Amino acid sequence: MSANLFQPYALNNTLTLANKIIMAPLTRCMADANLVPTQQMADYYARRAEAGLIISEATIIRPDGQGYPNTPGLFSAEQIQGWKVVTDAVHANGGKIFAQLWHTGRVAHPHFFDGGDVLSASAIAVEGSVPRMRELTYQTPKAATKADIELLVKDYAQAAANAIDAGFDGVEIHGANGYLIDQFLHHDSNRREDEYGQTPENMSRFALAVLDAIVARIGAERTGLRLSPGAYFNMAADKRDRAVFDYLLPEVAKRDIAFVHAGIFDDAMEFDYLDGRVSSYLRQVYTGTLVGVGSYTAQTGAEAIAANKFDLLAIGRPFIANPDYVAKVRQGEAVVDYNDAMLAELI
Ligand code: FNR
Ligand code: 8K6
Repeated sequence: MSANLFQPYALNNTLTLANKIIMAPLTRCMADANLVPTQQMADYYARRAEAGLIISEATIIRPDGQGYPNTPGLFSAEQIQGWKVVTDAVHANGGKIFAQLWHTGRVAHPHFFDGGDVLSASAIAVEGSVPRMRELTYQTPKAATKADIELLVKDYAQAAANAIDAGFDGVEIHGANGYLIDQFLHHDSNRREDEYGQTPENMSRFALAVLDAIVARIGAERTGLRLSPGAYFNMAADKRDRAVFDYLLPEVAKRDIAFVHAGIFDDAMEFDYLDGRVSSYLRQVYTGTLVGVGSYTAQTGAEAIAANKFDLLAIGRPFIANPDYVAKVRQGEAVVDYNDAMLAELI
């Protein structure tokens, strides 16, 4: 039934996954006051080490990237040490783990970093306020200057190097879900008139600069990228976005990275400007390893892999509800259904 999920998968000559089930990145807001991962977090990830690959919860590259409480960082020595405890625990249980590198851009809130600028592609605010902290309304960001962009690229690369120092097997660049990198890739949030705006090539420039800097620092084989060609979160759709991703994805393919990962909550969602689902669009335009995600079960995910819709299956919410998700699927046991109340603790 789901047997194809249990075949090993070689991402490249450096990394082979024991199976095709990936734990999707899942923000849990449980790091300590200095954004250091805790022993409870190490235990939580270690319990899930049977996944072919764990992608960590989104982890901020520097203080002004923070948009939610207690999201971990990878910019201080203490944070690197805290993550080392996590990666050691996952490795001790035979698993592999990538760090997801995050800057929320205009979804950041100065409440979390003692004031200062909120940076984005353009000075266009996202509507609304921080989840569960409704008094914190999103602010109009400052359009990043060229100097800001250069520093951001450096800070992404430094965070990737820190991830390797912390014992991660690689990193996934969070270029999805309406956060900073994605803000450059969509017309809704990018109205720049310089070399980072207006044309597909220009709008892809920041994403590719971050990718190239990270690849130069830690290697293409240890680098993955998550992208949301379909705007669905913190972002309005614009049909002109298609051309941006049509340009970007072949450029990413040339870099021969470990994988591209779809960023979507429900892959049944169809986008008219992508001629259908995010996964079908990515499969058409991107030639490398593709990770599918979005409201799949092991069964529907295995069918999608068998039908060559993508290569690896990422599972999010069911992994929150079932620390032993992989064992349950392997043994054909029922899984516990996810509900939002489960976000309150790390089981
Ligand atoms: C997420 N998701 C997410 N995505 C991401 O790229 N980085 C993150 O840190 C998070 N955090 C996060 C927290 C919570 C509570 C949820 C429910 C989701 C999205 C996640 O990785 C995945 O794409 C979706 O959950 C869809 O997959 P499932 O849950 O349908 O298997
Ligand atoms: C104590 C505050 C907790 C805040 C948690 C926020 C976690 C957000 C991580 C991103 C996941 C967002 C899920 C949104 C679903 C959108 C579907 C269209």
